[in-house]
Amino acid sequence: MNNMQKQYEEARKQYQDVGVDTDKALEKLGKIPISIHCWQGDDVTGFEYSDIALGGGLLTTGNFKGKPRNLLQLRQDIEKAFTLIPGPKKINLHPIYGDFKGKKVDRDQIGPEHFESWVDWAQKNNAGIDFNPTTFAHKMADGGYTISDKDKKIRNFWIEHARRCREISNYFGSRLGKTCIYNIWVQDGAKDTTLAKYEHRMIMKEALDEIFSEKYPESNVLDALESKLFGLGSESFTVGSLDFYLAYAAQNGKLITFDTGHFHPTELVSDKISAVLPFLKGIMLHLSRGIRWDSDHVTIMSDEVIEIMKEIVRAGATGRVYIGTDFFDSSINRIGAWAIGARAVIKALLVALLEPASVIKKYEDEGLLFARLGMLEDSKTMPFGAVWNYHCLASGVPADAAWIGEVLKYEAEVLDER
Ligand code: RNT
Ligand code: ZN
Repeated sequence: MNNMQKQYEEARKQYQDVGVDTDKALEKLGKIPISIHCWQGDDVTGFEYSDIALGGGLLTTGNFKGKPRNLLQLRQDIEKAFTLIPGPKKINLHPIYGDFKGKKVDRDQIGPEHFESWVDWAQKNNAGIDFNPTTFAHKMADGGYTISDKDKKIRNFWIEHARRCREISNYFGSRLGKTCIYNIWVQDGAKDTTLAKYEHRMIMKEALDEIFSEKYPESNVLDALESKLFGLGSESFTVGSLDFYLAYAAQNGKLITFDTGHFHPTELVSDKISAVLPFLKGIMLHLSRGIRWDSDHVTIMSDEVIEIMKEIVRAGATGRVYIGTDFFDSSINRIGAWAIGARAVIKALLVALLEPASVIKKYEDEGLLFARLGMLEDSKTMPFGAVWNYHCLASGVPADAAWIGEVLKYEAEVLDER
């Protein structure tokens, strides 16, 4: 038995004493896919013909070396990141990452044919695919609105784009046999006081109806709507606010996407999980780390991320809360950023699965409230790290600290050569 196995055996006993079966927790963990956003790889640039700046309220800062210049390099980087992240994975794509082979294909012209090579890649890498429309970085979005624009020409362009993206999502789901979450986030909104809020929201509602009018099997594609508090340039009005999308999702059987950077800094997504689950088909998570604002810093294993995972597990909702990441930091090694964020999320999920829930719940039911809080506190010093490292090794992925050397090696061998 090597050291890590020994440590695991010790930890297993400790957890057993508080009613937790670590083997079962790891078995569960090994079945929950994490959706990893591809856009950390290249600062949300994509490989379209156009070189229009990001816009839409999105911003990356930093210029770390070795940014991939084509799809092959991006995939190479994702593959490297995947070797550092244990368990089943999905790659979350945007249309700007289509395989256009140097051709100019506008957003209202894209189709499954531009994503065939991604399906091949996903099959080879045993991954699922999630998808989104890309409404930013395009001249048709200069006015700040897309699918809710008052100009019919503009909104129809984006509705067509969004419909095609949904068709592509269905294609991903059917070819891979893994449900694709089709997540719609649009930047629609205004910098300053707007009188036509109701008008824009009515237009958006109808646009969504149109986008979702085609029926696809839910085993292939599940639709999700991502709300936002505000964006750069849309500080005063965001059409797709939480209230708007929640109501739409509840009425139309859609998922809500909670991006942890899209709320007031003191507002907790963890408390929203159990609040919306009774009414919604499910939740998609974009785990991000906002610092003072929606800054999209690399996700870490914060108290809130742990609490989110605990709420999912406590609600028995691991089957209908879809876990994904969303951050873009171009100031540090991008592969390292992916690994930190994804590993943090999986670690937090493991902590949740290792919660001595039966003991704590019993205290709660008996009204022993000091004991409930006491056990919650005591569980923080349980040897979860030993279980995590064991899980990494069993999944063929380097343990904590060891993965860092892998990234440095890749930086020297691949990024420095680009
Ligand atoms: C933007 C949203 C959205 C994007 C990606 C690129 O604020 O979070 O999810 O980050 O679609
Ligand atoms: Zn997001």
